[in-house]
Amino acid sequence: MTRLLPILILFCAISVSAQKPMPADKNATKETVYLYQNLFELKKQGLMFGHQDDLAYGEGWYGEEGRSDVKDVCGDYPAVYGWEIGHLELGDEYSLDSVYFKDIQNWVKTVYERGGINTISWHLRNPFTGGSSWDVSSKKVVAAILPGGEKHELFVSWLDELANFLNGLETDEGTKIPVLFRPFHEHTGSWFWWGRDLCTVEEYKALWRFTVDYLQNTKGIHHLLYTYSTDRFQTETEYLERYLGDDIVDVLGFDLYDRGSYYKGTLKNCAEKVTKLAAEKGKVATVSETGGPIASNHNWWTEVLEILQPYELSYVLVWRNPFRPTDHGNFAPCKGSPDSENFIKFYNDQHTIFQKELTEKDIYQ
Ligand code: BMA
Repeated sequence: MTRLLPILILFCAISVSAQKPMPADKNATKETVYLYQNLFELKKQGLMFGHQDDLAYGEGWYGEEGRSDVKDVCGDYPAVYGWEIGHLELGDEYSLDSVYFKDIQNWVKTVYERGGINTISWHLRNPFTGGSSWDVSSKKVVAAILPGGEKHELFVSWLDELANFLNGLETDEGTKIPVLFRPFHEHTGSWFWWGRDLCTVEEYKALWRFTVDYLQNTKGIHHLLYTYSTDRFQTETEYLERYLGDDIVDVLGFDLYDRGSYYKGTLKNCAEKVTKLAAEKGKVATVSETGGPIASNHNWWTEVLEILQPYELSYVLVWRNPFRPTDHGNFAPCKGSPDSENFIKFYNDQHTIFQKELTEKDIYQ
């Protein structure tokens, strides 16, 4: 035995080092497992660029086949495509941003077929008051939708709508299309009903756990990678205060918008901390939402890239280019926008990854 021991140790060491990362969901479909493992490979190669509602609409257009503001500027699509499903829970045909859910399902398929990555957020209504996601008038919402709560059944019916939608993300052959699902985001802030001051740590975690358990074990959904996505934070302790656990989360993200001079330092700090934590936990790190004053700072793209370049981040996703007036302007460039030249530099940088580069690999195999 003593002579066999070193051989045994060596064998174990080799098999551990050869182990590939696996999603938290033990029953994840094989395409989901491949996507997850490829996210690890890709982050070593560079930073993927993502854009919210990229194929749905942009500056001065809505629903034009094949069009994308990003493509209009650099000739290529993003690598990561964000979709928003708020109002699905109401049984509506289109989202709070006026995008038809059927169209989103088709675009998710288009993206999968071209070898891109889909991520889904959910600004779901307030199930307690009937208001929007931003209705923070009550601190009872999360408790009310947990098992035993007065709005639990309503919430479960919303999860049923969600499950139907997610089950509809499939190819013609019936293969479920993996997506990065990012619910209950920016919870370190207090502007959504699931935010920090609106529920306790335990309630927030229970909300996530119930949702994931229901989707996986009642609905049999196994084509999701789960993204935990805070707003800005200072310390690791703050980041992890409401962390759900390594058995649920696959991707560690944070949302951070450029609204002033603090941005660059905070971005660096958050990127550094989130990549460190992801490395320790064997997870993937990302900037799950950002956006900057590109109408006034025309060099914003390369300035941000310079900050993010040292870190092993999977992707950076910028928010939408609203096709009708809202409380913000465009977060991606569009044809002729003054930041276009700088965005092309960002595109041409060795470190950034867009659709064409992904198409050359098959990230679902
Ligand atoms: C916000 C804004 C809103 C939008 C919401 C959900 O940041 O873009 O106009 O309705 O996201 O996508």
